[in-house]
Amino acid sequence: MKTELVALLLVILAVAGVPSAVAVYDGFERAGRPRGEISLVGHTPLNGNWSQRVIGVTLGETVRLRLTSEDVVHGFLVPDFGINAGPITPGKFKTIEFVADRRGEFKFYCNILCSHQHGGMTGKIVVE
Ligand SMILES: [Cu+2]
Repeated sequence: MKTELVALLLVILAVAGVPSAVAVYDGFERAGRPRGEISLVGHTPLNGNWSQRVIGVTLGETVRLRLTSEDVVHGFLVPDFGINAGPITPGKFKTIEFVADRRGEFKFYCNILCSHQHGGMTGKIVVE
């Protein structure tokens, strides 16, 4: 199991490369966050999950999520809001928007088998 994990990490580093992963993240930081825009980076094998596991928004807000990946292709699904972003490709960005029209906690998931940690790639959107 440990050997498999090391092999997986080596493959990921060889394909994606650490410098490109850092560049993607730097791009996010420089771009800042307009009101309502939230950056979400998938990075399962390297760090274990999404860059944010809890996304807090305001009731009635139009929420813009800017999705990308640092490593492998991920998916992004929020069933309660009918969101299925499709493949989130490393180094590319996908923006989705929805109106947080209900108060509560709504789970999001990676829905593309991405790594041995795929099952743990969940989080929640908290609307209050
Ligand atoms: Cu996954």
